[in-house]
Amino acid sequence: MKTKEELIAFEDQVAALFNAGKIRAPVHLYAGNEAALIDVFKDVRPADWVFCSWRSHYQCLLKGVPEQQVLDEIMAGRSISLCFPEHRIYSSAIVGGVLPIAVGAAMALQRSGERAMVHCFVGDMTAETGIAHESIKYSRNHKLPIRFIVEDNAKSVCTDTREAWNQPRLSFEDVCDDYVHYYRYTTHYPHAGAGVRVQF
Ligand SMILES: Cc1ncc(C[n+]2csc(CCOP(=O)(O)OP(=O)(O)O)c2C)c(N)n1
Ligand SMILES: [Mg+2]
Repeated sequence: MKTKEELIAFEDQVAALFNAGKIRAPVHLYAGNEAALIDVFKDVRPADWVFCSWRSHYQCLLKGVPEQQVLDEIMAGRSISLCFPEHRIYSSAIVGGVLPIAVGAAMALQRSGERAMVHCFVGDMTAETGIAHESIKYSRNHKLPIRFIVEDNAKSVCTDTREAWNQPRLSFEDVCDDYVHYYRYTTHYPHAGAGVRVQF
């Protein structure tokens, strides 16, 4: 498995390429959550499915996609929706869009009896949407082989998630059970890009 240092070096490289104008499409970088993600991936096996959002470089690397293959896709402008079906990892840039797909994949696993599970990553704002609540409720009640990893960076683009909902405590804050795994992190990157060129 990739180390914290290797993950940081990869994002630093992508940041430098983006700021130099070599990547002509949005990138969404992680920082500050390396240890938390490595911990999450201790429970992810090769046969498992991983579903992500627009921010998925670390998950691809930790799922075992070769570094050069991830970089090639990013350079080709596909950072925002990285999909490597042969490694069972799928991403979508639509807020909440990936959740019902992840639930469907978990249903398929349950019906087929295959020994694998689904790990679905959701940002703090995504976790507050109706579709997230429905997906998590349905998964719990039907005991689907899925867990939702709620990643709290306190922001939705530039909006403070707690302020937006007038809710000092998020719906899944500190929840850690079979279906929801919450963690918080502080990033030094903006929502998209790496701080020098176009900001969204
Ligand atoms: C349906 C939809 N609405 C709006 C957007 C624009 N958008 C992209 S990321 C994002 C913020 C989501 O915040 P959060 O779930 O906390 O994830 P983070 O980027 O912080 O990891 C928004 C509103 C989108 N991609 N899709
Ligand atoms: Mg967020």
